Amino acid sequence: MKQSVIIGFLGKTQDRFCEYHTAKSTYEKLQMVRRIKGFDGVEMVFPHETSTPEETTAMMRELELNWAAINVNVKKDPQFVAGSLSRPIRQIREEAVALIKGAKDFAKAVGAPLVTCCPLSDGYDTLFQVDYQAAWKYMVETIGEAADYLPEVPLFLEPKYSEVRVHCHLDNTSKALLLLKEIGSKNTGITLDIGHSILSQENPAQMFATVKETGFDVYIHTNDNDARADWDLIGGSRHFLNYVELLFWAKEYGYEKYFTTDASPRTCDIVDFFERHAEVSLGIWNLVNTLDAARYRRLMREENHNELISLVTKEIYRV
Ligand SMILES: [Mn+2]
Repeated sequence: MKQSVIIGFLGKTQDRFCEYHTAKSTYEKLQMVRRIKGFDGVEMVFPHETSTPEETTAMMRELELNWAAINVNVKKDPQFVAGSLSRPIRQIREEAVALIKGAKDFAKAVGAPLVTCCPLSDGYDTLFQVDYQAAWKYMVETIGEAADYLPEVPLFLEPKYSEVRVHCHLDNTSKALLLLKEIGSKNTGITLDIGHSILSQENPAQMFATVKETGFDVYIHTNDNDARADWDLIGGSRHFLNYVELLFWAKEYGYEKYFTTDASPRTCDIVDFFERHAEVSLGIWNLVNTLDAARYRRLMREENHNELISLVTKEIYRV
């Protein structure tokens, strides 16, 4: 199991009420990744944490870290705060597409395997606010153009129900998948964030299989929440069995990408928090590797629900 982290969570974070921890440079965040037992991979935000490809590559090499992904942020800059890829203003859409293309150029230059994009500002707060017909058409156009550019660097879309909009356009995995099918580019995938999937009342393991069976690729973000908000908690702390089941199916499909931690330490010590997350994630991965998957799947074929839940009790919960 390869584990990485979105390095933004190693610096200062904030919500509507509080600020947590202190601001750090990209180099300081990367130094911190080195100190976290269990992590050797990095997801870095473009363009806010990146510098030139040469400088970034030098830091990554010096600290012997590996690329999980480049995360292109199409919501932070002032012109994107109210949305980017779905907006009726052509210039804003073009700037957002150019930003994703720039992230792909950067990913290629530094050797990162994929670009992931979570268009959180594209959506609406109130009803009768947005022309849904136009918004969908623009997203097919903009994301399609970005997906077709530099096809050797695949573009992954990360859906989420809400925040920063009350209702994001790509509000669940199926909707993002529908958009990918509409675009028709094979150089795309879904970033399956466990917490986002749970927030959308999905089962992450089932959505993993659905994306794969639809012919698209999957990249996993790990965390947990209470299904009411995207709290970015330590993995398995609320939905333990969901985490086990997702890793079971990731193993069945031969998932080889990084498991990237998208969790926020908030009031916890940063290194301790991520080591606990790495520990439970690896523990679950090791547990999954002890399970006789062929037996589980045979019992599923036979619809032997009682024996399956008995195995879950004895082999997973171990009670
Ligand atoms: Mn995520």
